[in-house]
Amino acid sequence: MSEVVLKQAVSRQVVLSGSGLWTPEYKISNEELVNAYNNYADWYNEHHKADIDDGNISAKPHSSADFVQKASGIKQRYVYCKEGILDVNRMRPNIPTRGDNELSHQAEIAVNAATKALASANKSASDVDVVIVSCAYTQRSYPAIAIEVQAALGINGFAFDMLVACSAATFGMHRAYEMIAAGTANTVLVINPELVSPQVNYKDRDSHFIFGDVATATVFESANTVNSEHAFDVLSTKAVTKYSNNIRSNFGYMTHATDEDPYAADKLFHQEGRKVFKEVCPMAAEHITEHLTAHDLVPNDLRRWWLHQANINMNVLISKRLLGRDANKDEAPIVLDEYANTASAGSVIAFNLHHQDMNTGDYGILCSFGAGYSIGSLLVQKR
Ligand code: CO8
Repeated sequence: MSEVVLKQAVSRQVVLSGSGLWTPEYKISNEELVNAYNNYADWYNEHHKADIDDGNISAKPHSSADFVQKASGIKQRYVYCKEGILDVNRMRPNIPTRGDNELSHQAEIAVNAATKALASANKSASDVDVVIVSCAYTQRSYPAIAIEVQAALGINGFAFDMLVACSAATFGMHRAYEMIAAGTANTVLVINPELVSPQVNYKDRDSHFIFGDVATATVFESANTVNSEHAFDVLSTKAVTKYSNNIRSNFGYMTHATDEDPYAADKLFHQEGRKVFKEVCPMAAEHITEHLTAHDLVPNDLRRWWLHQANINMNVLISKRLLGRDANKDEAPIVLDEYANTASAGSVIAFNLHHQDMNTGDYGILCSFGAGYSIGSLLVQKR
């Protein structure tokens, strides 16, 4: 008897019925960022002249806006707080502290994106059973940001946070899919408040240009309650992880106990960018192939690819490997030129901005890849 019940429950069709995108008000061009970095490098070289001349340390070379655009495809990024980032004496955002009784910064941007997602799915707070906040960092461990958002929106049920770096969004969607398919929830709100600029090392030439802030949200629900024009059946989800130290941040609560410098470079985002590029691209291509094969589909059957937005050259390589040709921007939209790498939100921004033109029956895939390593995908079909 219980087996029959489970089978019935698992057969519930899960639908991606809405999405929301909140974009910060401030933007920083490559030129502005590179100019600030170069001022910092000049200051550093001047102040360490003796050690540099003695060969004890290396001088910091200049960054270049041309390099950034060519190596990454990024032209600008949005940030939650611009103040401080370009200040050679600070080189990090200057975000005001909020009291325990105020809405936290990250919850605020999560609420902004969630409100838009609920509107696009024609849902209200009372329809939602579960809130998942999934992103690369939460600004504190507890109480969960998701529970704060749940309270701010007036949602019943329960809420929790998830951290899976660049794949946090797709892995959060995966949880939503499973809960709805299993019948333990009917409507799940997945929010990705990617407030990453506080973890960027703006003094590091290799990575100072990579990231931007944003918040995205998606609504998943059972097919029997859908009331949205632009809804997609989720055909399945797929996830894989493989341990790698090539993208890492050592920031965490242990810093308090070890007396380490909380501002040390290893506490911030750092990576072996070349290795990441070489190792993650084939993993992502294989992952997508396997996901499609499980549905008797081939890459050319897809109308749209909402790929992770870390580096334009990665996306070009992955889609070329799969299609045997370059994907055009209509097939695989690029948003990182405007938004930069927004950790897990990149593929969701691409989805949010590029799905309303799709026709009933069209297939699309959302796919993230990044730190962990972690890869996550959702295969969807326009209803
Ligand atoms: N300006 C000018 N020259 C530069 C700069 C610069 N800013 N940086 C490097 N160079 C120089 C180097 O010194 C080198 O010179 P030389 O050849 O003389 O040694 C040359 O340019 C080439 O350097 P690289 O080999 O490092 O350059 P690449 O072509 O590999 O490009 C990239 C660097 C853009 C970083 C590229 O490797 C890349 O994008 N790789 C993939 C990385 C990636 O996808 N990472 C994902 C990380 S995001 C993630 O997983 C989420 C984590 C959680 C979020 C964290 C938020 C803070």
